[in-house]
Amino acid sequence: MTQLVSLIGAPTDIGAGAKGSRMGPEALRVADFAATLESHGLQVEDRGNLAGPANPWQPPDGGYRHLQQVVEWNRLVHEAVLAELRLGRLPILMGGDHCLGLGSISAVARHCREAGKKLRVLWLDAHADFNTNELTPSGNIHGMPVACLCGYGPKELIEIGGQVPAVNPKWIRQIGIRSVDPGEKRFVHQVGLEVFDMRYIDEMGMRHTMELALATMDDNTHLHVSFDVDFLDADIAPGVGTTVPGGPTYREAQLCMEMIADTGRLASLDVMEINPALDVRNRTAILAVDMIESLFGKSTLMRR
Ligand SMILES: [Mn+2]
Repeated sequence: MTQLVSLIGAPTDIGAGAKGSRMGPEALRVADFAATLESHGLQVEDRGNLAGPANPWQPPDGGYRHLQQVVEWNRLVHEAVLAELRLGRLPILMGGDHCLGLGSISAVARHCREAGKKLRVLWLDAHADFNTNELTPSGNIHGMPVACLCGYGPKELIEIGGQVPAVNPKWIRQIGIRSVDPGEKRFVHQVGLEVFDMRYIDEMGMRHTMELALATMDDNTHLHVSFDVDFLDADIAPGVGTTVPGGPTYREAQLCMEMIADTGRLASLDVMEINPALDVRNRTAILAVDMIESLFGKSTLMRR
């Protein structure tokens, strides 16, 4: 069966600490994202860009920067992703900053409730994105979407998914984490989030990490991948506002993507935080497309 894929552009940096990820969707298009997916047998529709509010670039208010605009953008993303899922298509959200993971994943969770599916979320990121307005050092909401999905955040954000919490923390696996704020660290521990940090990957290897992260899924599981490109080591992916050294290498990241593909369960995807203003000759978008080819089953050899 041909897989039907829809690309949704969300050109905003409304939740970020650096301007530029508003250009992320266009960088992916310039890197031939749609044509590359089609070369692997997918049928791709680019739905164009969502049109949300401009970034007013204000300081935090009550611990949040741009809360109202973040809510508006996430509502747009929620509706767009949900519409594609209801059409039986696989939505790919092209960010945009990672605050939009809330709108995307809450839509996926709503769809799973309607369809009677189980949900597994893989959060590939250097950061846990589990801040609250009291814990955050910056007020940037792109550090908060996982907490919001789990029901910790401002009412108008956490209610977008139609049920609070939108997601049970037990459904989430975080991979590649290497930067967590002090208060956030305690909160992640308290909630019992399953985190495979870089030390775990160093000690146990990416293969073992992914075996655990992908365990206990079944035929009825919807697998969502939320891919923040700062997951990748900063040496190979410089075009991000929040680079952190010591991330997965090219080969480790490829293995991660290939093992996800092997499950055959991938049903929705976010590609977030590409910042062309900080990039070098679009290499981060090109790398992201390369990684996503593997996520959709590109492999060197025919494999059994
Ligand atoms: Mn992130």
